[in-house]
Amino acid sequence: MTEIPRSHPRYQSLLARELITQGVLSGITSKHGLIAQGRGEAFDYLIGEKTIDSAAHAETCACALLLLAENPVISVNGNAAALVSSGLVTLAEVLDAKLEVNLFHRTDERVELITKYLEEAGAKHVLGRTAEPLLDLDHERNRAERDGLYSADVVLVLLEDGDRCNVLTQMDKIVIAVDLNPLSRTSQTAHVSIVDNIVRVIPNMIEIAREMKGMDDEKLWEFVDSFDNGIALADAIEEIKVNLTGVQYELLSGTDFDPKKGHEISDEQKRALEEERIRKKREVLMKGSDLILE
Ligand code: PTJ
Repeated sequence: MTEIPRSHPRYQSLLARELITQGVLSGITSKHGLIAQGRGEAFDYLIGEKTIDSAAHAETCACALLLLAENPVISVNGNAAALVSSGLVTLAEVLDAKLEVNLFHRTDERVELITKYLEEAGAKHVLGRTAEPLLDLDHERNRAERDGLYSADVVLVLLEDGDRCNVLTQMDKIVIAVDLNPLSRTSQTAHVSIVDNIVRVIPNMIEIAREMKGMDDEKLWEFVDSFDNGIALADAIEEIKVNLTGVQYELLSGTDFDPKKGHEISDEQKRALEEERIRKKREVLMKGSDLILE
């Protein structure tokens, strides 16, 4: 394992890469998991590598729903196991939820490895080994345990496949998804979409669930009712826009720009951005006409 110095400015990101790489080498994570991690990193970069307010709200709603559930299940894949296995075991304990291994690139060997890995992290009972093809899907993610995912009323899915997310919602389950990409089919389909990195989500949710445990149902429903998934997704996209506008402005004006005040761009600043946009467009058009003439 490569030693990563804590002082490195990108320590967290490099650590996650290392964990995923080790996951691939030990057979827990699929090779495709490397690509998924890369895509996640890109979106994390765009949202500022932090838990944005709307994601924190989604995490609160998610904990309330999982505590209200009769049969809550956390679905675990190879990336989640590599990055946050002990956190998942703690979260399942606090929420009194089941852990079920469910893989897109499923082999019995990988299910076994991930189950053992979760057990080593302290899990007492992990579902998934005896999953049957019960979901209406053409791939291996159609498998579910009868007393696990199949009969669950609330499901937490991590880095999910859009198809299965859709099928789970059609089975009248409440689906909570963690996905850094607010544009993905999963984010667009889930009831609660947490646009945040699982390495932040799981510790956050452990803390929130501990605080919420013992609250009466009425109070928990208040947290659920205060949440709107459309607004949360729109907010994540807005966050990306504001961050990008901030960088654009910095590049154009050479002055500091506070992305949080993105909405407060002065008319003069807006004009500068618009002029730059038009200039760039002209440049592209000119190049285009040169090509046509050639
Ligand atoms: O272990 P398996 O066989 O079940 O396979 C798991 C992967 C993740 C390979 C499989 O489900 C897959 O191919 O997923 P996708 O379609 O690449 O989707 C992964 C989504 O998760 C993408 O939208 C990423 O932006 C997002 N993502 C990646 N890393 C993280 C993440 N979201 C939150 N936290 C992350 N660390």
